[in-house]
Amino acid sequence: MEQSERDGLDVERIREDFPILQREFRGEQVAYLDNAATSQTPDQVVDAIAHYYRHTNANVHRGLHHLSQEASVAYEEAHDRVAEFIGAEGREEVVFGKNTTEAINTVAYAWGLAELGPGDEVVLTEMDHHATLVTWQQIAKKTGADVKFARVDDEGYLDLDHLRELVTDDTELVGVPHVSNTLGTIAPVEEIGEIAHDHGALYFVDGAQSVPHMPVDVQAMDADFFAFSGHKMCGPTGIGVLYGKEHLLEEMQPYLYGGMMIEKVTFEDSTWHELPWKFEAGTPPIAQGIALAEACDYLDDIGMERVQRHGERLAEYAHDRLSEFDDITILGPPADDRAALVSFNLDDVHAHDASEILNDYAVAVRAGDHCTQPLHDKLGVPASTRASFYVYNTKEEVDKLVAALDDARQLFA
Ligand code: C6P
Repeated sequence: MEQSERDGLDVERIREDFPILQREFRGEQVAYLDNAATSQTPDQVVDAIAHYYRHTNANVHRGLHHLSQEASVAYEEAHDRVAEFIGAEGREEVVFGKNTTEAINTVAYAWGLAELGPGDEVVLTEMDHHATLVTWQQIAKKTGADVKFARVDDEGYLDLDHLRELVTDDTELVGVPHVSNTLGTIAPVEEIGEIAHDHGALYFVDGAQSVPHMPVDVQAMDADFFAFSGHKMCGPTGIGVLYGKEHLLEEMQPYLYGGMMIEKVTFEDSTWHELPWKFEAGTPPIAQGIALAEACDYLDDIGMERVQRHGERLAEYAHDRLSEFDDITILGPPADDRAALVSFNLDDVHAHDASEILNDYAVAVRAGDHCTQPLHDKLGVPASTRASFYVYNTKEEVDKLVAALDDARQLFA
């Protein structure tokens, strides 16, 4: 048996779970290559949401009635399932919120605002998403701390020597994106964790682009905090996860106050509920959390190693095919060393124009700065076009992208 058959995915079978992939535009079946922005949602996850609303819907942790108890158990068990998916020790370490952005802001406001001051440093990277970059920039303004950025080298890799230079005993937090949403670079997260901890800094990993695409073990990388979103991993929108080591979350004060997160309230003062509820103020994303657990089951049924291989092979194939053209510049590392996405520019054609033409051919890609404006500035381009892949994408869809680009080139010639 060929290796690709043995460890490949049954993509045709998987596609049956995603009716949206049958959508047509101008008589052409849509090639959905915008998965880094948001992935499609399989029937199993849609059914889990519908089932919840049809049979269980109630507020959690409030009612003593049967439905509320059932919803509470399902919601709590969803935390257990997500903990298992990322290698956390238990539900205490898994805080549900709206998305990766909210998870990052929770660390920034609940830990950063309280702990940072003048003379302290936060070390990030040039390939960080605005969700990290802007948030810590603002916290630095409020606290007087400094933010420094480890360089990305000419090949699109993180310059680890530079990162080592930047991390000192004044560094309080090191933050990296596990996978760059623009370059497709995979950061050596275990090594960076050691650098951070050698200097007594906390370690934050943005897993928005890794959890959907590869096996992730937060304990193996020794992350103190780790964030990701449900909507990029076959789950619904409106759910994101903050993982935090239990002792850190215990020590931190919440930054959102209200119902659900309290233990005892008097007119004078309040005490907080146990983890993770202390950080989940108000009515939480109940249906979304339960559906995220279903998405974890869906991906585990396929197998995360296979998910990873499939995405990376498609990215390699796309990289190779796009490299055939002299007037296409690809951002980021070589074909065989990148995550499941490829960003590129076609000479003299703005990324927005390229993506509009691709849309005419029913190829859905993202164009813009992908919320990494400083990185694009550094690369000397205002924007890029990005094709990003998932379990249901095929080589034929990559061919369609390349053929459409070829036509676009003629149009602009
Ligand atoms: N990147 C993209 O098209 P939210 O929006 O909170 O779910 O995720 C934010 C985020 C944080 N970190 C990384 C590395 C990301 O890629 C994203 C989301 C999308 O690339 C939307 S800009």
